Amino acid sequence: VTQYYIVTAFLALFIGVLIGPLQALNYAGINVYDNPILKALLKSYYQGLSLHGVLNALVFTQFFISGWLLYLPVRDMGARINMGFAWFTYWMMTVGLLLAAIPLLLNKATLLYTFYPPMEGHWLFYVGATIMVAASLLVALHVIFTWIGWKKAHVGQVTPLVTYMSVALWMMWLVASLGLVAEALLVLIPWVFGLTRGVDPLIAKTLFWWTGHAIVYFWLLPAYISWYAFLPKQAGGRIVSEPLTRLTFVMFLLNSTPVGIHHQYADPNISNTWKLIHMFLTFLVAIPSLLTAFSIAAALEDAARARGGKGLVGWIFKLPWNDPSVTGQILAMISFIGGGAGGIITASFAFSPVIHNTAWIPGHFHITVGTAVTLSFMSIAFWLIPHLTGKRLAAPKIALASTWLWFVGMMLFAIGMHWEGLLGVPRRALISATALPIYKEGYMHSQIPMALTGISGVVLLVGGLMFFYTLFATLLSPRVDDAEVTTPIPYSDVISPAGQNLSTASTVVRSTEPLLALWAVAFALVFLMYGPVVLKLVSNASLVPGCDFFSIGAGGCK
Ligand code: HAS
Repeated sequence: VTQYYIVTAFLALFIGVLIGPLQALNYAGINVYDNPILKALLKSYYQGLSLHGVLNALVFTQFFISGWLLYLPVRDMGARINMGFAWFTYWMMTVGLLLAAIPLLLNKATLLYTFYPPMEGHWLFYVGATIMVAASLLVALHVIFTWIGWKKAHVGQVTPLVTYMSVALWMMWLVASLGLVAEALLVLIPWVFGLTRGVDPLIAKTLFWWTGHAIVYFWLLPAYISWYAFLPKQAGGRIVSEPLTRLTFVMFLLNSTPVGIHHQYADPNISNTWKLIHMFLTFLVAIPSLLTAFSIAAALEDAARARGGKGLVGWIFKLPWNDPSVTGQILAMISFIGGGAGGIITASFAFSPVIHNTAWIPGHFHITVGTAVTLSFMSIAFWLIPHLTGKRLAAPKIALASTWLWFVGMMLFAIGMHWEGLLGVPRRALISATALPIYKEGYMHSQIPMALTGISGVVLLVGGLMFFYTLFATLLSPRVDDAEVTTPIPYSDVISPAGQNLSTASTVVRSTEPLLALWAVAFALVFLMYGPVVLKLVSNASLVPGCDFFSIGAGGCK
C-alpha cells in the first residue's frame, strides 16, 4: 500500500513538473501559452498554474506523506494494522483526487492552489479535494490509534523515536487541518451547492491559512524524519541527540498552527495586535528548524570525521557525495538555509508589504517545498523504492546528476524570482503577455533575474526527466533480491535503546512522552490564537456572490 501511495505521488509530480517550465518561461518574458498545440491542452496560464500548484504542492506531498508515514511508524512499532482499512484510505484518497482532477483538467476549477473565493469552481473540485484531505485524516487516526495500542502493550516504555516523530506529526496535521475542514464544510461546499446566499471571502481565506501555513510543516517534517533518523546512518554516522529531536517535534506540534495570519498582514478586519502576535509566533516556529540545522550539521560532521574528514571545512568533502540519496538530501538542506532565512524575512510585519504578492513568494516556496521537501522525497525514493520492491536503483549516476540539476535549477529559479519580487514584479501574473506600460518600465531593470528564471525552467526540466527516468527504470526492472536484507531501513544508532524504560530515560525524553496531553495543549493554543479573530470576522460577515475567474476586474465579481 505504501508503494501505491508513493508511485501515485510521483505520477502527480511528473505531470506537475512538466508544466513547471511554462511558468518559468513566463517569468522570463516568454509566453508559450499562445502556442496552438499547448492551447489545445491548457486553456490559459492560470489553468497551467493551477494544475502545477495542485499536483506538486497538494497531491504529490499528501500521497507521499501518507505512504511514508504509515509505513515507518508501523514498521518501527512492529505493529500489525488493519490492511483493509489501509487500502480503503488509499482508494478514498485516489477517488478524491480523480474527482477533483476532472474539473481541473476541463478548466472548470482554474482557481490556483489556494482556491480563494469569490472565484468559484465546479462543485466536483471542492468535493474531491475534501475527500482527499479526509482520507489523510483517516491515515492520521490509523497511525495514532496503532500507537495508542502499542502504548497499552508496552506500559512504561519510551515510544521508539521514528514512531514518536510520526505520531507527533499526524497529531499536528489533525490540529492544522481543522481550518480547511471548516472552510470546506461550513463555507465552500454549502456555497457551491447554493445553500448559502454567497460567501465571505475573508472568512474563507482566514480558515484557509489556519491550515495553509501549518501544512508547510506537514510537508517538511517527513523530510526532517529522514534527516534526523536515517541520513546520519547513510552518511556513515549517528544521530546527535535523540532528546533534542523529540523536543523539536513537540515544538512543531504546539506551534506550527497558530501563525497563519502572517499570510494576511495586508487583509482588513484583522487587528494589528493579532497580526503582531502571529508574527512573534512565526519567529518562534523557526526555532525548531534552527535546532535542526545545527543538529543535522553536527551529525553530518560527525559522520564525515568518522570517515577520515579533517579541518574546519575539509570534512565536508569526506561525505559520501557519490550516493544520490545522501547528496540529494544535503543539497535540499543547503537550499533550505536560503528558504528559511527568506521565510523569516517574509514573516516580518515591516518587510512583508515590500514582497507580499510579488514574485518573491514563489521564489521562497521553491527553495522550501520545492527542494527541502521535494528533493528530499526524491532522494528518499532512491532507497525506499528498492527497499519496498526488491529491485536495484537503476542508473545511480543519472540519479546523482538529477539531484544536482534539481538543486541548481531551484537555486537559479529562487534567485531570479526573489530578485524580480524586489523589483515589484507580481506573482501569479501572465507578465509575458502584458502590455501595461508600468510593467514594461519596471521590467527594464529585470533582464538578469528574468534570464535566470527562464534558464532555471530548462535546467529543472532536464533534472526532473533524469529523475523520472531513474524512478521508472527502477520500478520496471525485475525484482532481484529480498529487499529487507539488501536495502534495510537505514536507522541511525539511537541513543535510547528500543524498549527503554521511561523511568530510566532522560528528563527531556520523559517530559516529551505524554503526547496526548501535548496534543490537547496544541488544540487549546490554536483556539486561543484563532478563536477571537474568526469570531470577529463571523460577526462582521458580508456575503458576496461567486464569480468566474476570468470575469474578475471585468465587472463579473461585485
Ligand atoms: Fe514559508 C509563504 C514564512 C518555511 C512554504 N511559504 C509561503 C508559501 C509557501 C511556503 C508555499 O511569514 C506561499 C503561500 C502562498 O501561496 O501564498 N516560511 C516562513 C517562515 C518559515 C517558512 C518563517 N515555508 C516554509 C517551509 C515551506 C514554506 C518549510 C514549505 C515546505 N512563508 C512565510 C511567510 C509567507 C510564506 C510569512 C507569506 C508571505 C506572503 O506575504 O504571502 C520558517 O519555518 C523557516 C525556518 C527555517 C530555517 C532554516 C533551517 C535550515 C535547515 C537546513 C540546515 C542545513 C544543513 C546542511 C544542516 C530557520 C534545517 C549543512 C550542509 C553541509 C554540507 C554540512
